[in-house]
Amino acid sequence: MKFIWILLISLIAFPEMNAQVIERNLSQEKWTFHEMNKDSTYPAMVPGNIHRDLQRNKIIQDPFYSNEEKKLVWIEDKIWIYETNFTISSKELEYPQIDLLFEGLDTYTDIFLNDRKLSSTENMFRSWEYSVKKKLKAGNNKLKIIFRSAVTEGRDKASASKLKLPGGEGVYSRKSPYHFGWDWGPRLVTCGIYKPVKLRLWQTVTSENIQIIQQSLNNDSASLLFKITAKGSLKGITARVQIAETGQDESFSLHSLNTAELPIVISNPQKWWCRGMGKQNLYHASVDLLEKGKLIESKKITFGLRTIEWIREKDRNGKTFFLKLNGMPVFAKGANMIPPEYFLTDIRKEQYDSLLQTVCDANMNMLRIWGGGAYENDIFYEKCDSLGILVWQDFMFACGLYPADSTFIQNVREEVKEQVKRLRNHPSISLWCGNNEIEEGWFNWGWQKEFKYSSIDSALLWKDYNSIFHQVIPDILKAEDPSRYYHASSPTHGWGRKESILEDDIHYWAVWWGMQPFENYRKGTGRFVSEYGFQSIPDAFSLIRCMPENEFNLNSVAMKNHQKHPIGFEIIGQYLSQYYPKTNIIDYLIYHSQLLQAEAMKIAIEAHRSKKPYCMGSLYWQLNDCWPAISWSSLDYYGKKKAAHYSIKKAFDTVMIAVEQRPDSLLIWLNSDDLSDRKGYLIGDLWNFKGIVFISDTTAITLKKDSSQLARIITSDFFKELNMDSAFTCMRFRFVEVDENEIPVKEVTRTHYFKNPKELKLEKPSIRIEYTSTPNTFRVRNKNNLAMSIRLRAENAEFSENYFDLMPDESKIIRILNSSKDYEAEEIEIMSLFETF
Ligand code: BMA
Repeated sequence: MKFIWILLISLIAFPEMNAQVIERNLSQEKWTFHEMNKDSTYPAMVPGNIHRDLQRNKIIQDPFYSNEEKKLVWIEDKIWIYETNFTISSKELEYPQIDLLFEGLDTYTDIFLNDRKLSSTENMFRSWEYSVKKKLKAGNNKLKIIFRSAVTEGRDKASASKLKLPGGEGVYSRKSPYHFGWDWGPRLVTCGIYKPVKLRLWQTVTSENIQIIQQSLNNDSASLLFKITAKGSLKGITARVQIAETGQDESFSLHSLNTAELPIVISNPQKWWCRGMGKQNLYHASVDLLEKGKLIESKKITFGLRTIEWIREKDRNGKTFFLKLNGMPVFAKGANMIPPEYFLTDIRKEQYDSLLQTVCDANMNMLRIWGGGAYENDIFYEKCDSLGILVWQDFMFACGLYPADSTFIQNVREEVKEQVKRLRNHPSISLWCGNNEIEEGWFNWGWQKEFKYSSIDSALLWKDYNSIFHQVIPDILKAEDPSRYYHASSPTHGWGRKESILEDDIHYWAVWWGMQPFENYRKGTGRFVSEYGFQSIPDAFSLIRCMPENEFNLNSVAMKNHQKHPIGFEIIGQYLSQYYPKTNIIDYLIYHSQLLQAEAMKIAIEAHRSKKPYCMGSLYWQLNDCWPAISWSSLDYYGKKKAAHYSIKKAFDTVMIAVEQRPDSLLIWLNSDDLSDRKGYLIGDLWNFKGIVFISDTTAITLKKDSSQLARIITSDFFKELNMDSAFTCMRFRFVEVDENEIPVKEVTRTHYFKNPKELKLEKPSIRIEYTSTPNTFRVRNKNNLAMSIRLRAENAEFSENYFDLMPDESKIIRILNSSKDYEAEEIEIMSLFETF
């Protein structure tokens, strides 16, 4: 019995000692940190960062709370030291090769192993690997990492450089640009070991990267090359490839040194599609390396088979800019995503799960990983593959000019190579984009004037820009991932220029930054609108988590600190005054600001989709927040949906009705991203707010697949003849899809008001909640008078629908989503626009 126990314990303690490649996670060791030249040492978390470590040790408060951020500036100037001790057994030391691997260090470090300098690093987007066998000893080993200040480093580099560069000290460092502060995020210039630290022990060979190259794909077969790049020698090694879905099991004897290409043919390939166009078929392969029949290493790879092309062809208007997936054009519907947490180590897997599920529920098929944030974690891309969310992937450069000295360029080269190699097998990644808004900045933001560049300076700086984004990056892509389109900068042209409407992508900021009316979204519809957005204030349930209740007003220090746009509240206020009545009640202001954002996003998306196929993409700014902010997000930091999220979901639905009010007419479009034609009826009902329909009009329609069609034009004369009170009337359009037996199968609606909300003659509705026998499912019923923009609120609850209208005698079944508890009727707060008038 005792013997069995000893055997068991040793198996648990050294489970992989027989393997030829083993990894030890040093993140699990005990780590400490301290400030340089200070005695006090504290326990640290690895992966982690200095701000959360200081908070955990109660040296600082939560950096997101109230105005705390402002008290924490001192942290960015200090030098921080992280240390650990770990033991190595003599058995481990017998391995011929031992590598120390840092998956991510933020950012400037000096690394010491057993008190001897091992290396320095200066890029948080790279991993670092060192051969350390000779530097290790049996027994205790000491690892120390000194984090130099990224702010000091940046400033030193800035003062040493001949020309001051736009973008602040951050552009000198390969560190997340938003860490230095952004117009939706704090400045908490953090540092730390933000990804795992590992020891890798191996014998003769270990694979570094496995690339799956799709050489051809048709309906009968897919020809692939599995390209293995290895450390050590592959000579005499057998590679075995097994594919779960096809049952393939193929072995190859290798004769080359570091790389090997294994041809694999898949018959009857099942293609990968994005959401809405087909299944997300994926293949799961395992690639084993064997030496004399003994397994050395086994790697798992998931891949998808599809073709992706970006079509940029001259047409009579300019140049197209759209994506074809397996030969089919895709209208991209989605958002720009920023890191889900300011401190990247705070991101949990469940957060990605729920964020991406929300993206799917809102009918999106694309996310842009914006260049001012961070390359996302592997699990993010894995989820996008399996959910069918296309990714527009920026490299991490934004809104500034970057140095182009040889050290910096080399650093960028390594970073791009590494990120491309890490991500290129993901079918979801649709393109690489060099940067965010640098070409726009250069040509439109007046940098030359602001920084007093001479024409020679300008020529030099533009040459530097070109060398990174038009030479270094595309050259790497040519070698490492020639199959994907590379877009140098998003957007190519600034929104003030006419080319921005005619070709490439556009960031349309005339609404918000340009203070133009929402209707101008129709004028600003380019070929692919990769950014547009409008701010709103998060719900009070969210605000209370980041500031005391007595700070709930726009002038409080805490509130101002969570609004990073210099004139954000003024802009919201200006637009609000056009649409909503004045109010001093903060909750009403929050509600109005959210409705305003919802309206802006609705008009924008309707404009974009109605111009299909001229316009083939609509990505709003921005999906999420990385801290509790007053920002352009449709989901606040705590994941709570703002009103905009519901209007976006509706506007992105496969079938959508768009309405445009012109001085002389009302235009009604039907938009469909469906892959087949639909038969149905477009019904337009003219209602007054008492619930009387005084005109109803039905047209039989074939809703053409993948199209936008102008379905109805109603002239203003028609309304004039009715002599109606347009402040007391609305028009509700419905598209009722029917099957071959004329049975209705689906219905989409769109209500149009002829006036802005503040001009409407609303009267008191009577809305109430009625419980159903199903838990957390209830009916919202309205008795008399139109109830507009009904808001349902309860702590920690999300609703299947929200911010909707009910005519008198109408009701709607609502489910509470995401909840672990049963809500009582009195816990659900209900309100409509009338109450705020
Ligand atoms: C966009 C982005 C960000 C910015 C946002 C809102 O253009 O690229 O730089 O946060 O505008 O101003």
